[in-house]
Amino acid sequence: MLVRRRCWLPLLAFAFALDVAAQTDYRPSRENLAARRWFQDAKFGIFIHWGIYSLLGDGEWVMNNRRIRAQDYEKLAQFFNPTEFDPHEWVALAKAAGARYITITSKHHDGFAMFDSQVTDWDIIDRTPYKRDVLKMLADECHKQGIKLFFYYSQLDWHHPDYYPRGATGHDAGRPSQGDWNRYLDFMDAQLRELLTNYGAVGGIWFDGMWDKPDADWRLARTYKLIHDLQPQALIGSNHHRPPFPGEDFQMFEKDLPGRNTAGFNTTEVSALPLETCDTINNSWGYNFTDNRFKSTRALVHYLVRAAGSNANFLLNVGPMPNGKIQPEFVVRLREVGQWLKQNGEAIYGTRGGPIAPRPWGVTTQRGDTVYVHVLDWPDGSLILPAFGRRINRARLLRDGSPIRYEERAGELLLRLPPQRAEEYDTIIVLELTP
Ligand code: H79
Repeated sequence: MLVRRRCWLPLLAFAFALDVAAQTDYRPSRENLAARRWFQDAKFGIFIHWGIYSLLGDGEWVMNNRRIRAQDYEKLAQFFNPTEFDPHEWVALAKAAGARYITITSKHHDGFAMFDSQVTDWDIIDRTPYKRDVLKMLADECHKQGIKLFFYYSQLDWHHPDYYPRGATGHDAGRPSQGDWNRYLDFMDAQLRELLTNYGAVGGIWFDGMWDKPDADWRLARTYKLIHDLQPQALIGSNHHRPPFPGEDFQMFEKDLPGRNTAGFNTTEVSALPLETCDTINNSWGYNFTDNRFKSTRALVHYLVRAAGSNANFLLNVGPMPNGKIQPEFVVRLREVGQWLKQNGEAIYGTRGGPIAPRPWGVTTQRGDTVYVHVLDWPDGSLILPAFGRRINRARLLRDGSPIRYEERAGELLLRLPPQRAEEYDTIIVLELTP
């Protein structure tokens, strides 16, 4: 469906293989469609990258980047003892930030399971002195505090011997040059079954790493069916950098707004599925103790607003420290985003991308007969928008309800903006449309 067929035979075979691999006969259940609407309304989530790599304070790619052999990397696990981890604190922080869901790494590319897995001992229970299932602790707390939990799961695995033939990365782990690919996929399915069985209702599965072996047979049909059979409402998304395959429920972008590709690996094809874009606060996903290039709260709010204006959610990442705490620079920014959302959330939550496509000056969002014009970067006293075919009943400033003067002309709408306030991240004009 999404793979363009050409007359060249090899490409045709390739396209066919992908079609077969995905869940082609997939029809999302009623629960799944409802979950998609919930997801689109939620708009803001917190991403958590946490693993034994956090100990080294050098990001989640440290094993690959420093060419650490698996047998050496394994030594790390004995030091992972996050005695300061308090799931209540994490979930309360996510809520204070205004997030409606959390997406946490259950297993990253290092293959280490941050949960109690029966199909390997390469997990937090069997290898660390902490010996507790942090995913279970977090899941229980999320259910208690009414926030949805998604699991990130890396299909790429730098540790498992059966991840073979190898892909683009993970060549220096010192694994034998043999392995059984189907046995690896069985292992992955078994872990996913655990994640969808032992942790209550799951928001969804956030796959990553398929890009490492884009042409392999990932048995997507079987894996996606397994997930949907176990929990029909669970949303499947995959960060494979391609347009969605059948069986996926949302489309994600990494460090780019939908349709853009500044990161260099994103597809610019935007599907009709619910959308999400993720980004970091500094430049690291996993804890990095020398990365101090923090984005300002203003920049984070702007990205959230531009995502909403692009009809997408924003999944904002934190990489907790090895002791289980979230570093203060992240906490401050999350709380400030939350304060902003408390005052302006009406123009974000439950909205969809508005009638005017994203612009350099800002974006529009919409809920029913209300359009929110988000002016992010416009110095002048008036702003001209293209007409969008609806009459306006009233225009007011979201901040204090004061009326905004406007002129409807042929083909355009002129808004008289209030004087700029340096401390205001987003000047929001509410347009009440004539029904
Ligand atoms: O979990 C975080 C990162 O560890 C992971 N995704 C986020 C959410 C991630 N992995 N890789 N990347 C992000 C960057 C992507 C690099 C790639 Fe490539 C460029 C993938 C394909 C082209 C370089 C060349 C790495 C593999 C081939």
